[in-house]
Amino acid sequence: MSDVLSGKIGDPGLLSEVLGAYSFPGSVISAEPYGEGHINDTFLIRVQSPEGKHPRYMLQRISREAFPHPEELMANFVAVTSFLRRKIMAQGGDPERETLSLIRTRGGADFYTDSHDQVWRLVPFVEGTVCLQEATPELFEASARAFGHFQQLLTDYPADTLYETIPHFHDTEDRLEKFRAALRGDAAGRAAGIPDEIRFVKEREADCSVAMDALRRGILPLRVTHNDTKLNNILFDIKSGEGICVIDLDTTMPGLSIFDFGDSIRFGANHCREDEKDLSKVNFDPALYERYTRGFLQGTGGCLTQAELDYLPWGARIITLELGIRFLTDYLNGDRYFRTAYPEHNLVRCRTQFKLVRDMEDHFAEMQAIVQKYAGTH
Ligand code: ADP
Ligand code: GN1
Ligand code: MG
Repeated sequence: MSDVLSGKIGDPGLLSEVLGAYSFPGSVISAEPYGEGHINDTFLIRVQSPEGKHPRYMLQRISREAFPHPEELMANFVAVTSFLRRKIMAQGGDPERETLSLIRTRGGADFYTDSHDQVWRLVPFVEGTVCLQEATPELFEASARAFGHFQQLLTDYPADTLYETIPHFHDTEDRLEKFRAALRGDAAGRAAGIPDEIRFVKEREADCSVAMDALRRGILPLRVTHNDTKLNNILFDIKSGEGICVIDLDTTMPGLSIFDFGDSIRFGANHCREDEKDLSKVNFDPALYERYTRGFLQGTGGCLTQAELDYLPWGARIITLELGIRFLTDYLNGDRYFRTAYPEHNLVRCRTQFKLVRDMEDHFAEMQAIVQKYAGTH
């Protein structure tokens, strides 16, 4: 079995243990680390069947640091994918390609808990698709239609029946509080080196309350949302170029639609990676924002309220600020949450987010006008 994988999970026998918990239609021929996620560990599993077929699977270990109750997360996964499956079938779609399906263990369980008390799940690899880290404007708009459609499919899902897999996940006021606590604690001795970033947050404390306040006052509704709508959480059909399957459902739970819109803008309406060091390359692109807005509103098919439409630009600004604050908090805490490749990684990521926030502030009137332009036609 792959040394890389053995090294990654730190125990060569563990992989055999986990794979042994599942029944595959042939022999496992390889298992390799896969994807660019910051939290879970994902592995591509290749199988050879006696009939000469080569089915592939994604095996994932769920991070216990990020998700304190993986069994609740998996209950959400089963409930949401079953719901989506029914809707997709009713609309004449193919649920095997348009949502994730779970493969159960030999014992019939939804997930496997290994001898180190770590939780794993297995899903089929959705063949004929590609996952992208950056996209053309056409594909970016296709991702917007897919995320908007996801929102629309879940519009009548009873939000209060789902677990909160990470409590206060997009509670920006709580994120600000956690940042303040990290600053006071200064566990890694890094606070003295980041005066500019600390000031940046201080100047935007009021912004951290804009969405939470609208939620408290009943202006924005709580819905079932994805909460991690990065471009690389969509699978595109290789032939049609359409975003056909929304993946990474670990944070699908009650939330705000404006943050699903906003997180895609944060990640995709620019031309740089999330950890670009050269800030002159980090620029918000209003033209990409317009493409996404058009696609998203087409995908939502009119399910958003007028208040949600009005707050969409705020969703982008706030979620970008929030993630910058989260990266900075983790930097202060000594890099305990996000996977990092070098000591300054979280600070570099924070700076890209803050640069994008500043750009969005400068373009805010334009961002609002663009939403209004398409809001009337959706
Ligand atoms: P993470 O939480 O670590 O981001 P994801 O569920 O997004 O984990 O999976 C990581 C990557 O693995 C995705 O970006 C995608 O490239 C790929 N992937 C995940 N599930 C599938 C699947 N069922 N079919 C094909 N590719 C997948
Ligand atoms: C994490 O797991 P991944 O890479 O899809 C994080 C998101 C952040 C994102 C930033 C559970 O997502 O909230 O926006 O990194 N997920 C969790 O890239 O914290
Ligand atoms: Mg992902």
